[in-house]
Parts: sequence; C-alpha cells; structure tokens
Amino acid sequence: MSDDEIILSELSDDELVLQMHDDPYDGLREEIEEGVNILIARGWAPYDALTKALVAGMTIVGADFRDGILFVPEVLLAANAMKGGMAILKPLLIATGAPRMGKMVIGTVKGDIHDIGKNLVGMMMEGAGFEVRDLGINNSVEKYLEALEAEQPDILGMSALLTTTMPYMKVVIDTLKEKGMREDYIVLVGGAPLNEEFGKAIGADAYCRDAAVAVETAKGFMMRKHNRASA
Ligand code: B12
Repeated sequence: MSDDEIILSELSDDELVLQMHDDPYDGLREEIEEGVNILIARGWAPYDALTKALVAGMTIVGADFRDGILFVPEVLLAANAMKGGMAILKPLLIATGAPRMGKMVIGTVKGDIHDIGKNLVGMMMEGAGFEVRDLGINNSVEKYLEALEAEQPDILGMSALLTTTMPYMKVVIDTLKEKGMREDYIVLVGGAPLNEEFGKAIGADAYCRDAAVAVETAKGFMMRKHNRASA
C-alpha cells in the first residue's frame, strides 16, 4: 500500500502514532491535524497526544537536521506541521487546566527565531492555570523590560536554541539586577543547548529541560512565594 492510500482512522493507536512520527518529517500538516483529532476522539489525553505523537516526531526531525540529512526548508515545513497539531491541542490543554496559578511573561531572546519549544511551554503553563503573555521571538532586553513593567508577572521565561544567543539571557538578568528588579521575578530559562550549570551561572532561578518540568518548577516557586507572603 502506498502512503497515499493509508486511511489514518483505520490504524491502531500504535500504528497511527508511528505514522505521525513521520508526518513532520514530510511536512504533512493536514495529516498531523487529522491524526491529532483521531487521537483526541479516541480519548487520548491532550498532553499524551502532544508528547507521544508531536514532540516525538519533531525529535526525529531534530536529529536529522543535526546530522545534515534535513535542511532549513524541510525543518520549516516540519515546524509548520507541528504548529497545526499544537493549535488543536492548545484549547484542550488550557481547558483541562487548574485554577489561576500566577502570571508568566515568556519570549525567545534576541537573535533567535526558534519558537516551538517556547510555544509548548506557554501552552503547558496555560494548561496548568497560569496566565501567559507571549512576547514571540527575537526579544531585546528593552522588550522584556517593557513587558515586565506592563504585565507585572510572577515569572519571566526566556528561551534560546542557539549557543550564540543563549548568553543574551545573562544580559537580560544583569539588566534586571542593575535596575534593582531581579528579585521581583522568578526567572526560568530553557532551550536545547542550555543546562542546569548554565542556568546557575547566569543567575536564573532555574533551568527547565522541558515543558513539563517548567510547569512543575513554576508551581513550586509559586507555592514558596505564597508561603513567604503569608508568613
Ligand atoms: C525547528 C528548528 C529550526 C526552525 C525553527 C522553526 C521555529 N518556528 O521554531 C528553523 C528552520 C527556522 C531553524 C533555523 C535555524 N536553526 Co534551528 N533547529 C530546529 C530544531 C530542528 C528543532 C528545535 C525544536 O523546535 N525542538 C522541539 C522543541 C519542543 O524542543 P525545544 O525547543 O528544545 O524546547 C523544549 C525545551 O528546550 C524547553 N524549553 C524551551 N524553551 C524554553 C523556555 C523556558 C522559559 C523553559 C522553562 C523551557 C524551555 O521546553 C521545550 C518543550 O519541552 C533544532 C534541533 C534541536 N535538537 O533542538 C535546530 C537547532 C536549534 N537549530 C540550529 C541552527 C544552527 C539553526 C540556524 C542557525 C540554521 C541556519 N543555518 O540558518 C537557524 C537559526 C535562525 C535563528 N536566528 O534563530 C542548531 C543550533 C546549533 C547551536 N549549537 O547553536 C540546532 C541545534 C540544529 C543543529 N544541531 O545544528 N531551526
């Protein structure tokens, strides 16, 4: 049977998920959207559809991009397919969420246009009951400061996917320190090239390796903040 003849709704869950791992690779946005809809209709939790079908597929794309098998145009198509699936899951993740936990401003740093991971973190935070103001990509220190003043969030989240842009997080944190604002916010950082050591070295409150860890970490900090406030 050729790929064209595959009827997604006739596949078992395992077969469908395997098929969806190939879809971002082939830039098949509509097939990803259909796959997500089928999984949800079969009673899958939105979070499982996100991680087991979408993120797993993007991981394969990431490995082949790294190894020089895929190039930027293909990866853009993969990202587009991924975003199609995420758009369906976003309201569901938010609907399954908890009461309002706090507020977060999140953005990708200056010089960096990667936004899939950041968007996922934003979605998962919203799903967990946080109000999220997403600043998009390529944010200068001025943009972050402006948003912090306007939104008065509890948490600042910064994302960087390039080794050349990750040092910019320190520029933002140092500016907050200079202005005496650092202690006003919980600063979380993330992105594939970062690690815990880097997070500590630049003065962030925490590095989070993925969106689930980001939610748990944010909840933990918010709990401590509330306890301090009521002590
Ligand atoms: C998709 C992609 C692209 C797409 C981006 C599309 C988009 N809208 O985002 C396009 C094609 C545009 C692209 C462009 C480039 N890319 Co690119 N890209 C990737 C790729 C394959 C996947 C990234 C991704 O989306 N991962 C999936 C998400 C879910 O994972 P994530 O981003 O890590 O996010 C999770 C965690 O890190 C964490 N997290 C992320 N952000 C945050 C923020 C906070 C606050 C928290 C708490 C947590 C958190 O939670 C997320 C969810 O679980 C990676 C490969 C990789 N292994 O990462 C390369 C990669 C990042 N790209 C790379 C490069 C080199 C480039 C280019 C320079 C290529 C070029 N020659 O033009 C340009 C850079 C353009 C720029 N100025 O930014 C390199 C970076 C190498 C390095 N050492 O710096 C990588 C590692 C590929 C490689 N091995 O060569 N890229």
